[in-house]
Amino acid sequence: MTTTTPAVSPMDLDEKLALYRTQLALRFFEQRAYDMFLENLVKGTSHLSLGQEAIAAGVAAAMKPTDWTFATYRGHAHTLARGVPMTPVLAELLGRSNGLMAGKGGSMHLTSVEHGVMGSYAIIGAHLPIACGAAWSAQFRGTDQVAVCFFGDGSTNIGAFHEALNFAAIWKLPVVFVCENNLWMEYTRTTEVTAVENPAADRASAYGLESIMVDGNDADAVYEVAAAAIARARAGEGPSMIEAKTYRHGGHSRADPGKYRPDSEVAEWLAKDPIPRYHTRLLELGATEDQLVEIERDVVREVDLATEEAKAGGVPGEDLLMKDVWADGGSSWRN
Ligand SMILES: Cc1ncc(C[n+]2csc(CCOP(=O)(O)OP(=O)(O)O)c2C)c(N)n1
Repeated sequence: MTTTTPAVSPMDLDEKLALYRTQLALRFFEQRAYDMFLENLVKGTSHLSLGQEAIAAGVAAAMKPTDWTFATYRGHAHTLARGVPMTPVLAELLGRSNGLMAGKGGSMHLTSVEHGVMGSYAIIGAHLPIACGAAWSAQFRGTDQVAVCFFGDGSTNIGAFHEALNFAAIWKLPVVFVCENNLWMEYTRTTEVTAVENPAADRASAYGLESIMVDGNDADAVYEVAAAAIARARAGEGPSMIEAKTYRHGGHSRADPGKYRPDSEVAEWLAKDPIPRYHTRLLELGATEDQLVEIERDVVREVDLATEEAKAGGVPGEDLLMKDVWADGGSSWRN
């Protein structure tokens, strides 16, 4: 495995303040989603990224608007970080007609092609080959687009993970894989069922990918490795694997209290919460407490407004059932 020294220029203070705002937005959005679940307003299941915000925020900051992201069912953060507004995302969780998928997809199927958000996928590992396909299309068409594919540590034991890495390597595809290693795959500790210590990075290097380990609770570190990997992909130098170590603060999905995890482990990771860490760093870099409070107030206003607007949405009608099901808008291919 190699660890690269990123050849990217570091962010200035304004850019870091923006990165702080994104992380706060992801945090407050997820907290609101959880509250609305407790009020029985969220339809279907949902998987929150509380504690993992630095990864979605840091990687998104390193992307061009024309790049693509592929996410899992734990995909609210990745969707919002690409600039999709909060109201349609929250409304989608509530199953309302003003939702991102008009209320038909729910939490696990967020997509916004105009923002380069190419879907969230509920089948573990299924989207890694799809991200390769998108990257191949960019390579074939000669665009400079890069596909970024997020997934969990549990996905590394699925065959599609290995197939995708092999394809990406032999075709030198402009794809960056980002494994969010939060140590747990549902209710199983990943190290108990995995033959290598670093489930993504150790295997990626065997396929010849540039393989990078990073502290996933440090948004600056994530940004730097992502910027370097994306630049490499854009320059035609091939795929990379970033394994970002992190921890989910809550359970696997909304109804899971996560009690199978030792209290000491949870406490250890709560102490490494990416957001207070980033807050402290910004103060050290010369930001003022007032500036940070104003950012926080602004995010709270945004989440409150999104909540109001999402709740005001209607219930989807039957007319939506056959809409957006086939690419040509119908099922004429059968005839
Ligand atoms: C092919 C497949 N097998 C099993 C499942 C059930 N399942 C849903 S989430 C999950 C664990 C995934 O863990 P990980 O990839 O580490 O992601 P995390 O939930 O930690 O983000 C499993 C096994 C599934 N969705 N798809």
